[in-house]
Amino acid sequence: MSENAYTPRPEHHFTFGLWTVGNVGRDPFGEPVRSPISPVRIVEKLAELGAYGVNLHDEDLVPREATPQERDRIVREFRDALAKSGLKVPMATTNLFTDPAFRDGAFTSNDARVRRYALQKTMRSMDLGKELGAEVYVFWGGREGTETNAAKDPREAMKWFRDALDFLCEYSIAQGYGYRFALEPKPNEPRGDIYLPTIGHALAFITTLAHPAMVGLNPEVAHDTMAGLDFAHGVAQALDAGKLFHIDLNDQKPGRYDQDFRFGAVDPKGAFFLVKLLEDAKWNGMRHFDAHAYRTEDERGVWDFAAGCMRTYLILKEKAARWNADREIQQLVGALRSRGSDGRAERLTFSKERAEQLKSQPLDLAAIRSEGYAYERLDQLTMEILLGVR
Ligand code: DIG
Ligand code: MN
Ligand code: MN
Repeated sequence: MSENAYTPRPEHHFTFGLWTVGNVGRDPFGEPVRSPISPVRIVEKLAELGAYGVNLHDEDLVPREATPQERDRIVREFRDALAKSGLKVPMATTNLFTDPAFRDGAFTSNDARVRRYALQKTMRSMDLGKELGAEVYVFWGGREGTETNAAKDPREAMKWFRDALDFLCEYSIAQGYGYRFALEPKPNEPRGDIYLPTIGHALAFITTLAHPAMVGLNPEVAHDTMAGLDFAHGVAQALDAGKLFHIDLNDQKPGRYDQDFRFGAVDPKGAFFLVKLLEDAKWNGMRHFDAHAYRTEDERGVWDFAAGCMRTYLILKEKAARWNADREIQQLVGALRSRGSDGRAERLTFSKERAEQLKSQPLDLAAIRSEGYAYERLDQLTMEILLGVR
């Protein structure tokens, strides 16, 4: 395959948050190791690297204490940089987790003033996102949770969460913003336990909202991995429900804090099956890398990180095409697809006749019980493609 296949281009829809390549390497046990990179320079560098877009929390661009005049200047300069580079802003979101006011949550705080502040901050941030052209609005409830359930009745928290999202859906409708809202599940960190911890919890919660069609998901590799789940299974369920509105790509060692590593850096096999799923599904959404460089890195390392995320995605995309074209693999897959079928369409649609026929159908259980599925061979062939020997 030519090197060109691994060169990121805007049509690949790779995006990064300002906070990702702008991460200064602070952690709970250490001060920043890198100087901040200006949003304008981030736009220039991401465009150089072949990205499609850049995303932001409100205060990644406009500091909380900025005056209206400073806000307008900052936004103008940012928009000029976007226009010059061609970079888009597909997604925006609100920082509802840094301000100490959010220490008991934002939408689900026990303090009604905080719940009002969270709505105010989110509406202003939605305004900013729309000014920049954002179409997806992400809600990551990083502070929505507890360390002790003595704090609040979890049913009350769900009601507050729903009231906030219903209110903001109405705001988007009233403003004509046309946003698609994307909930981002995470099981814990920074709260001891975060509400809506998995894709399944979020999908169920969406069904209780006043405008469920407006609300989907922004699942993240690291967050499902932290919960001990197979991320591709969760993404497949979101796709099946028509709710994969956005996705956060990174990597993560199970049983660790949220590491937000470079895409594919830990589990290339898991990353392969995710890329294969997205490409086989012809999903056209943003491939957003919600990740950051190791704390050990300087600014040069930051751009190595960003380039690595996109390059790994494209290498795995080529491996998926190779898997789909591999003769022996497709023979094995073909046999599995037709296994046990009697030639008729295997979608089990009910009819009384079908039920009676099924109840009386003779089944060769001895044969069924004795035949293996050749998954060892199929997985070995997969590994050989990933290891570059096939
Ligand atoms: C963390 O995984 C969260 C925040 O960085 C942001 O609000 C969201 C959008 O990608 N992901
Ligand atoms: Mn994360
Ligand atoms: Mn994320």
